Amino acid sequence: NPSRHLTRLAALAGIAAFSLSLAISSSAQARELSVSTVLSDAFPWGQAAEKWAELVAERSDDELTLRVYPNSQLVNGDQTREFSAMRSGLIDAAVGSTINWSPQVPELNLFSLPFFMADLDAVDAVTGGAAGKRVFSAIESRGVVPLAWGENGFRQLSNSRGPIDEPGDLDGLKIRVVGSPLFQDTFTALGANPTQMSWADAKPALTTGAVDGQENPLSVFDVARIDQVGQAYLTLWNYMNDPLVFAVNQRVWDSLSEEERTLLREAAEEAGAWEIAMTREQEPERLAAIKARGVTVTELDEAQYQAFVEATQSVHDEWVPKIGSELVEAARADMQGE
Ligand code: X2X
Repeated sequence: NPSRHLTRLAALAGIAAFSLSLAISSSAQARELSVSTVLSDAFPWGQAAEKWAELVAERSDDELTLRVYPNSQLVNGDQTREFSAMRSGLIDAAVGSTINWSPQVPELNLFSLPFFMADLDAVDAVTGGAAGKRVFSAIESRGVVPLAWGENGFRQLSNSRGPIDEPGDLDGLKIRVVGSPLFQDTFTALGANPTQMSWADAKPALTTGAVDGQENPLSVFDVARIDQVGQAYLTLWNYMNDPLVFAVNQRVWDSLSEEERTLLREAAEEAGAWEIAMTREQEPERLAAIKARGVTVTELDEAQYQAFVEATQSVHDEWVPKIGSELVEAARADMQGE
């Protein structure tokens, strides 16, 4: 019976294919790690993760690969749970913001201290100095292995109501914030009405006018077209810089060979340096594009800047002990080139 013969042949072929696939998956030790990001590769942040993945795949001949999951999808949009998810092993790795991880790693609030790091040199001195090492140890002591720095950027303030060049202009404005309660304290000190919400909820809240303003780097404002949701006023106040950290879950790290660890770390360092340079290089064109779309951009003179510094002094008084005064002092010393 030819048809029965065919059936038997098909069954044999199926078994053969199955054993072959088993052989392939056990011979090639190909391993894929999940990498969480908040922003997609439309933004420098997502591009940093993609670059990391690209370098790792290339250098490991696809034996080790990274799959990037953007838009906080591995934590159902709740970016402040990314660190916990990585620590518990739900996520293998992440390129994450110090803001989003600060609820679990209080030392990361160092970067969110208002008007603490005045310029990019200060940021580089801290991330590349003794304070940066301490921050990495703080992350490591909580079950996550930090590998390299990236950068989301200096965060600028936008709103729908009018130009802001003094603390009084923030009076009563509803401002969307995320991260640790430090942000509540900063915007409360400035007389605003801060509301904590995830990035996923921010644009809808701006659209409906549920909030009047938000703060994010120029790249985020530009790519997400925040001007299209009524944010017609932007103040360049550099009140804090938001570094990104490339990191891996501790148990995943321990399971890798020495060679794989070196590869992962070096690729993260290169992707981070590449993304930091790109983000900084693009800022002037981003600002020009934002202005060209009709956004009123306000810059602060020295006296105006000082008024903001003074208005937020209480946040330092409150938060330096929570961050650790030794860490804050180490950062000051790094910035002064000591
Ligand atoms: O939610 C934000 O504002 C963002 C995208 O900048 C962070 O994830 C900190």
